[in-house]
Amino acid sequence: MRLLEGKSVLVTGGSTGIGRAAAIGAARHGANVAINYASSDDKAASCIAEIEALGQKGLAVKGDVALPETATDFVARAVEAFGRVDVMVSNAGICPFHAFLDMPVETVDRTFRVNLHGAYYMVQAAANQMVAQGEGGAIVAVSSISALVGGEFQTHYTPTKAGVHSLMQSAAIALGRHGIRCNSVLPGTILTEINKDDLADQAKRDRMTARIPLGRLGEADDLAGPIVFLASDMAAYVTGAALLVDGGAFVNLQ
Ligand code: RM4
Repeated sequence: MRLLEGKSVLVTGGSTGIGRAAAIGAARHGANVAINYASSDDKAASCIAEIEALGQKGLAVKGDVALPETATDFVARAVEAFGRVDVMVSNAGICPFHAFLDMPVETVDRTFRVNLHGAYYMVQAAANQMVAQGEGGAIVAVSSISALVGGEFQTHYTPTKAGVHSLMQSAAIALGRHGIRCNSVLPGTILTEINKDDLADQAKRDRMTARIPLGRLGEADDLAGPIVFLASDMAAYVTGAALLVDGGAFVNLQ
């Protein structure tokens, strides 16, 4: 079953982790895929190679999502390459773990600009293109379980993930009349670059795993299916929703 046949899918932070899994997952379901990425040209190129090996077109566009112009440029490049935008997966994010009381201003600022401002600009740019196309569309934002619960070393990060979740709720209202659906996935603890150093602490890794009813930390590929689902017509009546993808961690108090 190919849920995104012929669709044009854009993914931010698409060269690694959840973004990469979403990009390749969309290609597996028949989409042409454009990825935004911030740093590694090699990782971006290898992602495009995987997309093309699946028989789909791929495009990699380097840019810092914290800058508004990155969003309008990314959308324009995707339209130039594929002719349209059907799906935006707003995934790019950072989480430089740090204690609260001595949290540097620049760390707070950078985290907000990448995670929240970046999502806002990308969602807005994609929505404007979708409205101009007049055929609806789907926007999936990668929020987090951290939109719903806190983290001692994430005081700068959890508000951004709550903000992304809230952005999707408001965008769903603003864009419903255009047939554009807006939803969030809320990943739990997924093993990616974002937490590699944090989870190198075996005691913390064991604590996080112990909370998860499914008994394991998540992997990026665990997000591909939920994102493809929310991007597809299988979710035709789903908008403003939030889908936890956390192995049951959130509900597990005791
Ligand atoms: C997620 C969640 C995970 C953490 C990553 C960095 O939202 O908080 O536990 O490892 O962020």
